[in-house]
Amino acid sequence: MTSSTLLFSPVETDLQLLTDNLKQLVGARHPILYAAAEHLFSVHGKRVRPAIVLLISRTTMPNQEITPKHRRLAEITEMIHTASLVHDDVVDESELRRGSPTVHSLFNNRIAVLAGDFLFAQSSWYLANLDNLEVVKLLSKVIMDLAEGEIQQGLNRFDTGMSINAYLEKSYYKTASLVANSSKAAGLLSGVSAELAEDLYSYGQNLGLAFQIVDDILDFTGSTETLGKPAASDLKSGNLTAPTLYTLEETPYLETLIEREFAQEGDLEQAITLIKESSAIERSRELAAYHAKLAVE
Ligand code: GRG
Repeated sequence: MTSSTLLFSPVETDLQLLTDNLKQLVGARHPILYAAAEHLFSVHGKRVRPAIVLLISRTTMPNQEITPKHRRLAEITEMIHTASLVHDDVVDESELRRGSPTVHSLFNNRIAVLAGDFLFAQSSWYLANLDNLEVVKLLSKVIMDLAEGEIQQGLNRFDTGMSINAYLEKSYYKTASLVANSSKAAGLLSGVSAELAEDLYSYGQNLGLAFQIVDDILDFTGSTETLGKPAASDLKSGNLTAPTLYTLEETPYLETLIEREFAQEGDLEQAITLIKESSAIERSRELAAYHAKLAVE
Protein backbone atom coordinates (compact mmCIF):
# COMPACT_ATOMS: atom_id res chain seq x y z
CA MET A 1 0.00 0.00 0.00
CA THR A 2 1.48 3.40 -0.98
CA SER A 3 1.41 6.34 1.46
CA SER A 4 -1.37 8.05 -0.57
CA THR A 5 -3.60 4.94 -0.59
CA LEU A 6 -2.99 4.64 3.17
CA LEU A 7 -3.95 8.28 3.67
CA PHE A 8 -7.06 7.87 1.53
CA SER A 9 -8.21 4.55 3.05
CA PRO A 10 -10.91 6.21 5.26
CA VAL A 11 -12.58 7.49 2.07
CA GLU A 12 -11.72 4.65 -0.33
CA THR A 13 -15.35 3.54 -0.75
CA ASP A 14 -16.46 7.17 -1.10
CA LEU A 15 -13.91 7.68 -3.88
CA GLN A 16 -15.25 4.65 -5.73
CA LEU A 17 -18.76 6.07 -5.41
CA LEU A 18 -17.47 9.42 -6.70
CA THR A 19 -15.93 7.78 -9.78
CA ASP A 20 -19.20 5.97 -10.56
CA ASN A 21 -21.20 9.16 -9.98
CA LEU A 22 -19.00 11.32 -12.20
CA LYS A 23 -19.81 9.05 -15.14
CA GLN A 24 -23.54 9.39 -14.36
CA LEU A 25 -23.29 13.17 -14.02
CA VAL A 26 -22.08 13.72 -17.60
CA GLY A 27 -25.12 15.51 -18.98
CA ALA A 28 -23.94 16.30 -22.53
CA ARG A 29 -26.65 15.60 -25.10
CA HIS A 30 -24.52 15.54 -28.23
CA PRO A 31 -23.04 12.03 -28.65
CA ILE A 32 -19.52 13.32 -29.44
CA LEU A 33 -19.43 15.66 -26.45
CA TYR A 34 -20.89 12.88 -24.33
CA ALA A 35 -18.27 10.39 -25.58
CA ALA A 36 -15.44 12.86 -24.86
CA ALA A 37 -16.66 13.55 -21.31
CA GLU A 38 -17.36 9.89 -20.65
CA HIS A 39 -13.85 8.95 -21.82
CA LEU A 40 -12.44 11.42 -19.30
CA PHE A 41 -14.22 9.85 -16.36
CA SER A 42 -13.59 6.27 -17.41
CA VAL A 43 -9.83 6.71 -16.85
CA HIS A 44 -9.55 8.27 -13.43
CA GLY A 45 -6.37 9.71 -11.93
CA LYS A 46 -5.28 9.71 -8.29
CA ARG A 47 -8.37 11.70 -7.16
CA VAL A 48 -6.27 13.66 -4.67
CA ARG A 49 -8.51 16.76 -4.67
CA PRO A 50 -11.82 15.00 -3.99
CA ALA A 51 -10.11 12.79 -1.39
CA ILE A 52 -9.04 15.90 0.54
CA VAL A 53 -12.60 17.31 0.48
CA LEU A 54 -14.01 13.97 1.69
CA LEU A 55 -11.36 13.66 4.43
CA ILE A 56 -12.12 17.21 5.63
CA SER A 57 -15.80 16.31 5.72
CA ARG A 58 -14.98 13.26 7.88
CA THR A 59 -12.72 15.19 10.26
CA THR A 60 -14.89 18.29 10.67
CA MET A 61 -18.05 16.23 11.27
CA PRO A 62 -16.60 13.12 12.94
CA ASN A 63 -19.88 11.67 14.15
CA GLN A 64 -21.75 12.07 10.92
CA GLU A 65 -21.89 10.44 7.49
CA ILE A 66 -20.34 12.48 4.67
CA THR A 67 -23.16 14.79 3.53
CA PRO A 68 -24.50 14.86 -0.08
CA LYS A 69 -23.23 18.46 -0.35
CA HIS A 70 -19.68 17.42 0.57
CA ARG A 71 -19.89 14.58 -1.96
CA ARG A 72 -21.07 17.01 -4.62
CA LEU A 73 -18.25 19.42 -3.76
CA ALA A 74 -15.75 16.56 -4.12
CA GLU A 75 -17.22 15.75 -7.56
CA ILE A 76 -17.04 19.42 -8.57
CA THR A 77 -13.32 19.61 -7.66
CA GLU A 78 -12.61 16.58 -9.87
CA MET A 79 -14.71 18.06 -12.72
CA ILE A 80 -12.81 21.36 -12.57
CA HIS A 81 -9.44 19.59 -12.38
CA THR A 82 -10.31 17.27 -15.29
CA ALA A 83 -11.53 20.18 -17.45
CA SER A 84 -8.26 22.03 -16.82
CA LEU A 85 -6.25 18.93 -17.85
CA VAL A 86 -8.17 18.71 -21.15
CA HIS A 87 -7.33 22.33 -21.97
CA ASP A 88 -3.76 21.90 -20.73
CA ASP A 89 -3.25 18.93 -23.07
CA VAL A 90 -4.46 21.03 -26.01
CA VAL A 91 -2.08 23.86 -25.08
CA ASP A 92 0.87 21.47 -24.60
CA GLU A 93 -0.12 19.25 -27.56
CA SER A 94 0.23 16.20 -25.26
CA GLU A 95 -0.75 12.81 -26.64
CA LEU A 96 -1.03 10.86 -23.38
CA ARG A 97 -2.80 11.55 -20.09
CA ARG A 98 -3.39 9.03 -17.30
CA GLY A 99 -1.89 6.40 -19.60
CA SER A 100 -4.65 6.96 -22.21
CA PRO A 101 -4.88 9.08 -25.36
CA THR A 102 -5.81 12.70 -24.63
CA VAL A 103 -9.24 14.00 -25.74
CA HIS A 104 -7.80 16.13 -28.54
CA SER A 105 -5.81 13.22 -29.93
CA LEU A 106 -8.86 10.91 -29.80
CA PHE A 107 -11.20 13.53 -31.30
CA ASN A 108 -9.67 16.90 -32.28
CA ASN A 109 -8.74 20.27 -30.73
CA ARG A 110 -12.19 21.82 -31.23
CA ILE A 111 -13.94 18.96 -29.47
CA ALA A 112 -11.38 19.02 -26.65
CA VAL A 113 -11.75 22.79 -26.07
CA LEU A 114 -15.53 22.44 -26.07
CA ALA A 115 -15.45 19.36 -23.80
CA GLY A 116 -13.33 21.36 -21.33
CA ASP A 117 -15.72 24.34 -21.58
CA PHE A 118 -18.66 22.03 -21.08
CA LEU A 119 -17.15 20.55 -17.91
CA PHE A 120 -16.26 23.98 -16.50
CA ALA A 121 -19.83 25.18 -17.12
CA GLN A 122 -21.26 21.98 -15.72
CA SER A 123 -19.18 22.33 -12.56
CA SER A 124 -20.55 25.89 -12.13
CA TRP A 125 -24.09 24.62 -12.50
CA TYR A 126 -23.59 21.95 -9.82
CA LEU A 127 -21.81 24.54 -7.69
CA ALA A 128 -24.76 26.93 -7.85
CA ASN A 129 -27.02 24.06 -6.80
CA LEU A 130 -25.10 23.77 -3.52
CA ASP A 131 -26.97 26.96 -2.50
CA ASN A 132 -23.96 28.43 -0.69
CA LEU A 133 -22.81 31.75 -2.15
CA GLU A 134 -19.45 31.74 -0.33
CA VAL A 135 -18.62 28.30 -1.75
CA VAL A 136 -19.67 29.44 -5.26
CA LYS A 137 -17.32 32.43 -4.96
CA LEU A 138 -14.37 30.30 -3.77
CA LEU A 139 -14.63 27.74 -6.55
CA SER A 140 -15.36 30.31 -9.28
CA LYS A 141 -12.15 32.08 -8.27
CA VAL A 142 -10.31 28.77 -8.72
CA ILE A 143 -11.37 28.58 -12.38
CA MET A 144 -10.07 32.14 -12.88
CA ASP A 145 -6.80 31.19 -11.11
CA LEU A 146 -6.33 28.14 -13.36
CA ALA A 147 -6.47 30.36 -16.43
CA GLU A 148 -4.06 32.85 -14.75
CA GLY A 149 -1.64 30.02 -13.95
CA GLU A 150 -1.73 28.69 -17.49
CA ILE A 151 -1.14 32.18 -18.92
CA GLN A 152 1.84 32.68 -16.59
CA GLN A 153 3.21 29.29 -17.58
CA GLY A 154 2.82 30.11 -21.28
CA LEU A 155 4.51 33.50 -20.92
CA ASN A 156 7.38 32.05 -18.88
CA ARG A 157 8.19 29.27 -21.35
CA PHE A 158 11.98 28.81 -21.65
CA ASP A 159 12.50 31.84 -19.37
CA THR A 160 15.78 31.00 -17.65
CA GLY A 161 15.55 34.21 -15.58
CA MET A 162 12.43 33.03 -13.75
CA SER A 163 12.70 33.16 -9.95
CA ILE A 164 11.64 30.45 -7.50
CA ASN A 165 9.05 32.92 -6.17
CA ALA A 166 7.54 33.33 -9.64
CA TYR A 167 7.49 29.52 -9.89
CA LEU A 168 5.66 29.26 -6.54
CA GLU A 169 3.16 31.94 -7.58
CA LYS A 170 2.40 30.10 -10.82
CA SER A 171 2.12 26.83 -8.86
CA TYR A 172 -0.39 28.48 -6.53
CA TYR A 173 -2.57 29.50 -9.47
CA LYS A 174 -2.40 26.27 -11.42
CA THR A 175 -2.56 23.78 -8.54
CA ALA A 176 -2.72 25.07 -4.96
CA SER A 177 -5.68 27.42 -5.45
CA LEU A 178 -8.03 24.49 -6.13
CA VAL A 179 -6.80 22.54 -3.08
CA ALA A 180 -6.87 25.63 -0.82
CA ASN A 181 -10.29 26.90 -1.84
CA SER A 182 -11.96 23.49 -1.89
CA SER A 183 -10.51 22.68 1.56
CA LYS A 184 -11.98 25.94 2.90
CA ALA A 185 -15.27 25.29 1.08
CA ALA A 186 -15.48 21.79 2.64
CA GLY A 187 -15.05 23.40 6.05
CA LEU A 188 -17.75 25.99 5.33
CA LEU A 189 -20.18 23.23 4.30
CA SER A 190 -19.51 21.65 7.71
CA GLY A 191 -20.25 24.98 9.42
CA VAL A 192 -16.76 25.46 10.90
CA SER A 193 -15.67 28.80 12.45
CA ALA A 194 -14.16 31.55 10.25
CA GLU A 195 -10.79 30.88 11.92
CA LEU A 196 -10.82 27.16 11.14
CA ALA A 197 -11.97 27.92 7.57
CA GLU A 198 -8.84 30.09 7.13
CA ASP A 199 -6.64 27.35 8.64
CA LEU A 200 -8.13 24.89 6.15
CA TYR A 201 -7.33 27.32 3.33
CA SER A 202 -3.72 27.60 4.46
CA TYR A 203 -3.50 23.79 4.88
CA GLY A 204 -4.75 23.31 1.30
CA GLN A 205 -2.48 26.02 -0.06
CA ASN A 206 0.70 24.50 1.39
CA LEU A 207 -0.34 20.95 0.59
CA GLY A 208 -1.11 22.03 -2.99
CA LEU A 209 2.31 23.67 -3.35
CA ALA A 210 4.06 20.60 -1.92
CA PHE A 211 2.05 18.40 -4.31
CA GLN A 212 3.01 20.50 -7.35
CA ILE A 213 6.71 20.51 -6.40
CA VAL A 214 6.64 16.71 -6.00
CA ASP A 215 4.82 16.45 -9.36
CA ASP A 216 7.62 18.54 -10.92
CA ILE A 217 10.31 16.31 -9.35
CA LEU A 218 8.53 13.22 -10.69
CA ASP A 219 8.74 14.68 -14.19
CA PHE A 220 12.48 13.94 -13.92
CA THR A 221 12.52 10.83 -11.77
CA GLY A 222 9.43 9.00 -13.14
CA SER A 223 8.80 6.99 -16.32
CA THR A 224 5.99 6.94 -18.91
CA GLU A 225 4.65 3.88 -17.10
CA THR A 226 4.43 5.53 -13.68
CA LEU A 227 3.49 9.04 -14.90
CA GLY A 228 0.98 8.08 -17.60
CA LYS A 229 2.83 10.51 -19.91
CA PRO A 230 6.44 10.79 -21.14
CA ALA A 231 9.06 11.83 -18.56
CA ALA A 232 10.63 15.34 -18.80
CA SER A 233 7.61 16.57 -20.77
CA ASP A 234 7.56 19.78 -18.68
CA LEU A 235 11.15 20.60 -19.56
CA LYS A 236 10.63 19.71 -23.22
CA SER A 237 7.69 22.12 -23.47
CA GLY A 238 9.70 24.89 -21.77
CA ASN A 239 7.94 24.73 -18.41
CA LEU A 240 10.85 25.48 -16.06
CA THR A 241 10.13 24.06 -12.63
CA ALA A 242 12.01 23.90 -9.30
CA PRO A 243 14.57 21.22 -10.35
CA THR A 244 15.45 23.20 -13.50
CA LEU A 245 15.60 26.57 -11.76
CA TYR A 246 17.86 25.23 -8.99
CA THR A 247 20.16 23.58 -11.58
CA LEU A 248 20.41 26.91 -13.45
CA GLU A 249 21.85 28.44 -10.26
CA GLU A 250 24.55 25.74 -10.11
CA THR A 251 25.22 24.92 -13.76
CA PRO A 252 25.20 27.94 -16.13
CA TYR A 253 25.65 25.69 -19.21
CA LEU A 254 22.02 24.55 -18.78
CA GLU A 255 20.98 28.07 -19.82
CA THR A 256 22.54 27.57 -23.27
CA LEU A 257 20.62 24.33 -23.80
CA ILE A 258 17.33 25.88 -22.70
CA GLU A 259 17.81 29.06 -24.70
CA ARG A 260 18.13 27.12 -27.91
CA GLU A 261 14.86 25.40 -26.90
CA PHE A 262 16.40 21.93 -27.31
CA ALA A 263 16.66 22.48 -31.06
CA GLN A 264 19.86 20.45 -31.36
CA GLU A 265 19.87 16.69 -31.13
CA GLY A 266 20.75 15.48 -27.64
CA ASP A 267 20.06 18.87 -25.97
CA LEU A 268 17.12 17.56 -23.96
CA GLU A 269 18.98 14.43 -22.78
CA GLN A 270 21.97 16.57 -21.80
CA ALA A 271 19.75 18.94 -19.83
CA ILE A 272 18.09 16.04 -18.00
CA THR A 273 21.50 14.61 -17.09
CA LEU A 274 22.70 18.00 -15.77
CA ILE A 275 19.56 18.30 -13.62
CA LYS A 276 19.87 14.78 -12.24
CA GLU A 277 23.58 15.21 -11.49
CA SER A 278 23.10 18.50 -9.62
CA SER A 279 21.66 18.85 -6.14
CA ALA A 280 18.46 20.34 -7.62
CA ILE A 281 16.22 17.30 -7.07
CA GLU A 282 17.31 17.18 -3.43
CA ARG A 283 16.76 20.94 -3.01
CA SER A 284 13.32 20.63 -4.60
CA ARG A 285 12.46 17.81 -2.16
CA GLU A 286 13.44 20.12 0.70
CA LEU A 287 11.16 22.85 -0.68
CA ALA A 288 8.27 20.37 -0.92
CA ALA A 289 8.94 19.15 2.64
CA TYR A 290 8.93 22.76 3.86
CA HIS A 291 5.42 23.36 2.44
CA ALA A 292 4.17 19.94 3.60
CA LYS A 293 5.35 20.83 7.13
CA LEU A 294 3.63 24.24 6.96
CA ALA A 295 0.43 22.47 5.85
CA VAL A 296 0.19 20.37 8.98
CA GLU A 297 1.31 23.04 11.46
C1 GRG B 1 -10.03 27.88 -16.75
C2 GRG B 1 -10.83 28.33 -19.12
C3 GRG B 1 -9.83 27.77 -18.20
C4 GRG B 1 -8.74 27.12 -18.71
C5 GRG B 1 -7.84 26.26 -17.92
C6 GRG B 1 -5.30 24.71 -18.94
C7 GRG B 1 -5.57 25.52 -17.74
C8 GRG B 1 -6.42 26.72 -17.90
C9 GRG B 1 -5.09 25.19 -16.52
C10 GRG B 1 -4.32 23.95 -16.29
C11 GRG B 1 -3.41 24.02 -15.13
C12 GRG B 1 -2.98 22.63 -14.77
C13 GRG B 1 -2.62 21.67 -15.83
C14 GRG B 1 -2.94 22.27 -13.49
C15 GRG B 1 -2.73 20.88 -13.04
C16 GRG B 1 -1.37 20.61 -12.49
C17 GRG B 1 -1.24 19.19 -12.03
C18 GRG B 1 -0.49 18.94 -10.76
C19 GRG B 1 -1.74 18.17 -12.73
C20 GRG B 1 -1.65 16.74 -12.35
O1 GRG B 1 -2.54 16.46 -11.31
P1 GRG B 1 -2.69 14.96 -10.75
O2 GRG B 1 -1.33 14.38 -10.57
O3 GRG B 1 -3.40 14.26 -11.97
O4 GRG B 1 -3.56 14.99 -9.56
P2 GRG B 1 -4.39 13.00 -11.93
O5 GRG B 1 -4.31 12.42 -13.32
O6 GRG B 1 -3.90 12.06 -10.87
O7 GRG B 1 -5.76 13.55 -11.63
